[in-house]
Amino acid sequence: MSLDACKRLAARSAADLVEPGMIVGLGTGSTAAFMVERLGERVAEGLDIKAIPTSNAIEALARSLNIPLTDFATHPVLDMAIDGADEVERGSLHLIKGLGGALLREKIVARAAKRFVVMVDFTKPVDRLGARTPVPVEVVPFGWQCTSVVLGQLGAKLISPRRGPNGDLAVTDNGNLILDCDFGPIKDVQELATRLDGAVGVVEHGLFPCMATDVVVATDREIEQWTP
Ligand code: ABF
Repeated sequence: MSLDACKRLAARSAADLVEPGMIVGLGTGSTAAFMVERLGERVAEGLDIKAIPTSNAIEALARSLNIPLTDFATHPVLDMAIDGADEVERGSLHLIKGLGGALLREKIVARAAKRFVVMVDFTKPVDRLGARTPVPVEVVPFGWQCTSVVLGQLGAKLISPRRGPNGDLAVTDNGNLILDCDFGPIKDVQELATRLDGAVGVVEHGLFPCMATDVVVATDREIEQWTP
């Protein structure tokens, strides 16, 4: 089975956890797009839900599929958020997210949800976070070079300002920049997350410790559902 077929399988399985009447957070990324497509099919069949998207791109997709949208003013608490991830640590279910650039809104939506379902293909589970994936850190543009120094002091060995296709610094949907920080294998995810939370200039980071309530993993043979 191709990687895309695995992503689609995980995504459809996660989308089928949504029940009528739910307020649902829509994640970002290619797996999330498959999930939104499946929700669009279910809405067309009569499923009554309202959704809050985590990026401009996924909002456009949801609108094109006639998925009704809402906002936090009307619904500050979501029943479920469904999103992809870049790495999932086996056992703890800590996550690295944000290679897609939407980590701030993804974390706000996940935190607002009673249940946070993460769907991944077989390439995403790891024994320890950080060995192969940098931690994306969203920073305010003002003084980002100073913030980069602070991140180095917190243990980042290599810090790459994210750039767009034209070579310019990439700007998030929130008008910020992203520094991809290579911390190597992370021994204590919660501790590093707390340090990053406290760093001046950091808006948000891609470590999501102890947040997933369910992880749907698609291999080429089966679907597994992990809980903490
Ligand atoms: C979002 O999309 C991000 O947090 C993560 O960076 C990315 C995963 O992408 P994909 O589903 O395309 O592998 O979930």
